[in-house]
Amino acid sequence: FLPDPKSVAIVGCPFSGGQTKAGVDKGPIYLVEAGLPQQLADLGWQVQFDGHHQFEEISAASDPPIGKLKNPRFVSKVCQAVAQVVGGHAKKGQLPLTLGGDHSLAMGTISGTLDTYPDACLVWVDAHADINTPQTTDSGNIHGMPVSFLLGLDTSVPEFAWVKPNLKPNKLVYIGLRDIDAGEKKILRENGIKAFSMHEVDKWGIGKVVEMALDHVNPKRESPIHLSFDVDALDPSVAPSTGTPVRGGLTFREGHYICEAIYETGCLVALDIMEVNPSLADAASAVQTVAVGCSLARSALGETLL
Ligand code: Z70
Ligand code: MN
Ligand code: MN
Ligand code: MN
Repeated sequence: FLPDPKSVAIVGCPFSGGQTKAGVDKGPIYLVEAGLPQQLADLGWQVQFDGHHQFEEISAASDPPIGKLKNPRFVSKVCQAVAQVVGGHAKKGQLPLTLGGDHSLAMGTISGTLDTYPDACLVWVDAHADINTPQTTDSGNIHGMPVSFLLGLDTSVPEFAWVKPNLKPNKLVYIGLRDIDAGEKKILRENGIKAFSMHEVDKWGIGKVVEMALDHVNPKRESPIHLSFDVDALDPSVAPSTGTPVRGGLTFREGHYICEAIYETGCLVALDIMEVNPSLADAASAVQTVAVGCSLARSALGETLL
């Protein structure tokens, strides 16, 4: 699926409406200022970056909660716009690299991918499952729900009716989970969704876990892969500047190994780097987290392949 010459479109998404902590909208700005476009060009990619998307224009004038959902109209409209942009780049043969911003954006990125590649599978790397429904959510933060919308688990909120339930439970696999709500565990179980938590990473090692994860969603290694990487999958010592750090996460190498192994399949068609929040923790932590975000993206685009 990799176009020749290899071509990546950076989709900068300064958006924080899927959760309540300020600053995650600055993530994509810092990632680009750290030199990510040039770093990818140095790897031999043709890089298109048209500037960060301006979401203020589509913010709803009045956006009261719908049930528990916070900022529902704003999140929905932003994700719908992101789906168009990501799908447009993918249809031109470019690999969309979306920089978040909070993880609600993945509702848009994955909609764009599945609209272009209906048989694509999804590898979700995260401390969290982000599979709450509008019914099961405690927080009301939509960044904890994008997967449930993509699976079509709850169609009760008309504002999100545009999200097509194009993701099948057997085309989704998780790596890195360690902070899952009770309602989410039930959803994972009832839908037979494959998940490799940190327990499995400890037990089998990251090499075996990635192999088993790909065997599940992509046994012949011939269908397109969307990789959605929440930097909070990494241990807080590795990626401290993120909204919901959870101890006991992936090491620097384990996170990069996932990216490298997926690049190696030749099936990667879209990548998200999400939840970098440079205003959390101290300045040195922000610099470190932004550098790790860039480094994950480079690994997923082939940096370490000899
Ligand atoms: C919780 C919720 C979440 C990220 C927190 C947390 C979800 N399950 N995701 N931080 N990145 O609010 O639904
Ligand atoms: Mn663009
Ligand atoms: Mn997430
Ligand atoms: Mn997370």
